[in-house]
Amino acid sequence: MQGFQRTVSCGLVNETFLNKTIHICGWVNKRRDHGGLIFIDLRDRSGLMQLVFNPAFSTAAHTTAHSLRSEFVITVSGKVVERTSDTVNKDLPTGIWELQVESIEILNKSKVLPFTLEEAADVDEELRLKYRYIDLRRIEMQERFKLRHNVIFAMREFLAGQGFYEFETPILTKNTPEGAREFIVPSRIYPGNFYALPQSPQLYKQLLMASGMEKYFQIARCFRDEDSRTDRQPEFTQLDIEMSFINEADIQPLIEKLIHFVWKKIYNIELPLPFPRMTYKEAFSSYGSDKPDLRFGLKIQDASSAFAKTELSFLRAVLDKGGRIGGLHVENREWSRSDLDGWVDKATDCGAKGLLWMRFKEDGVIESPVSKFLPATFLHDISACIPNIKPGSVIFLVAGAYKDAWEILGRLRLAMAKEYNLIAPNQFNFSWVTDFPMFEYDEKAKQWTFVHHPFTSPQPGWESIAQGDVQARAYDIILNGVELGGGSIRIHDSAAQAKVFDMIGLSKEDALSRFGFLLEAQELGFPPHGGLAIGIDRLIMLMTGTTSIREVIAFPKTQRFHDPMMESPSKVTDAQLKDYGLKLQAKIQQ
Ligand code: AMO
Repeated sequence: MQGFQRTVSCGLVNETFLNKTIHICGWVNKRRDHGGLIFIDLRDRSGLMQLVFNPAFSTAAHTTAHSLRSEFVITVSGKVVERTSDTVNKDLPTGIWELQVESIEILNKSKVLPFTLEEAADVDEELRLKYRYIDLRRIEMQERFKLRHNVIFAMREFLAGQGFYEFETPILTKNTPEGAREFIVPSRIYPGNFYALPQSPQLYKQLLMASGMEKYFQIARCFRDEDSRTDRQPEFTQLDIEMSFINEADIQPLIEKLIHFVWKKIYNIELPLPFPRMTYKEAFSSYGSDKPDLRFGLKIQDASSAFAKTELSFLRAVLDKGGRIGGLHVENREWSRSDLDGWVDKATDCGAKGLLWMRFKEDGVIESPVSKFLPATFLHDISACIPNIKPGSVIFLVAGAYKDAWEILGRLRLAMAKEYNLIAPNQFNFSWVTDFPMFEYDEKAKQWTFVHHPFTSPQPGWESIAQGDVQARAYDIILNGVELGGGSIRIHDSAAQAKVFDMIGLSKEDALSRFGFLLEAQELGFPPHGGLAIGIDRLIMLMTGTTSIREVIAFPKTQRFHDPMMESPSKVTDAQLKDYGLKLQAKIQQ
């Protein structure tokens, strides 16, 4: 780039540059040849600027312009002039000016791209990710990453203002149980030994509290070898926070203020605080989920008692086994018979064995596949469980074991909201879910396991109640039905920690070999502490209205954990394996 010095970015050209000579750089976004005149839309990160090549300004530049193709990288200089009124482009911030090009240098050429920027959003994801650097040239993508940067910057600004220190914790580390499988890295110096990549910096941040750092945060890379989904990647980023001498009433308002600060900075919106709170039990019983989407109603209601005396064998069987019947009440909607039957199939997709619908008519008649078997008192009975049943109301019922039936109803609730557009756009609905169970029984492994992680403090009184009833001092923050973040008040006492390890079936020896450093630290002046981590990728996904975190991660993996650009994971040579003292099984080698 000899002889040129960029004076301004394309999208930032404004009236102060009028009639002045500027030097700009960028990519050829579009070229239009109008006989004698050639127009180029030049693009850089800031936007577009129209260039005009006219032989009257420079024959050399005009000749060069003939050879320009899409995505050539060029730098030009010339005078900024006003466009004629009929050529003004109101959709572009720079649309009332153009640059009369006097000189041009081609900084680099480009072959025909594997896909155009307009096509990028629709091409096969493997191809899109193979050429991610081209995909990222799109203005839409650039805006997402600008937002991501601004959000992270605002988080840092807020937390520094609150006295937090930013840390980096090791990436080559030891197993941190967060419920997923970990990625392991062989050690060359200690053959046969492996580092684990952190599922989160959980233990390091706790140990920083033992170090007296009091307020920690990190924009932390986390690694989990778990199934990739739209809101999960094997490698992702958290805003990770930990504080000493706190309880729930300190950390939750702090997180609310942090989010309030970010929303004010990004959208100039004052989010109403505090965010609503509900217990895990309340969330599950009303929404069939621990991450309820509160942007619409349609709560699940328990209709079991309306069927207490039912002779309908499939309901009777469920109730006799201690199961329940849950319902969704939909009002103010026109239904055809096929709409109603259609939901039976959709319920099967949500995991249900069946779905029972009932439509309530003006004359008190109840239309339903089972109407013949309903007692005369049924309208009265069901109204006691589900209030406000009116002519036109429809009730969808699912029967089964409480957890199964309610989870299905929760999915059905979301499917109905989607189908009937119950969610108004551009809403940000935050809430807290608290009082999670501490342990759950893993039927497959036939043993108790932790729900959050084993460093979470149980609620007071836990030592004298049944293990399944113990609640954790854990809380999740939910945004629009997505688990945005989770955290807890931690155990800081070695005896309590040892007991929790014991309750999840970790022998004393295993606990000592895996977490001896923690148990020891807890005996060496560990202060009470707690914290939380917010999934930054999920946050940006929701803020940009995209449907997958892959849209807001610069270089994500495919759903099959593959990076088509660098082609990772990849094989290593036998010599490398030897360095690590490793040998592949013959079967894998072929
Ligand atoms: P947790 O496991 O709940 O807590 O994770 C916190 C948040 O991280 C995000 N997240 C993910 N994002 C993308 N891909 C994934 N595979 C993935 N897994 C989790 C979610 C989630 O809410 N150490 C604790 C935090 C604490 O207790 O302070 C932890 O990691 O948004």
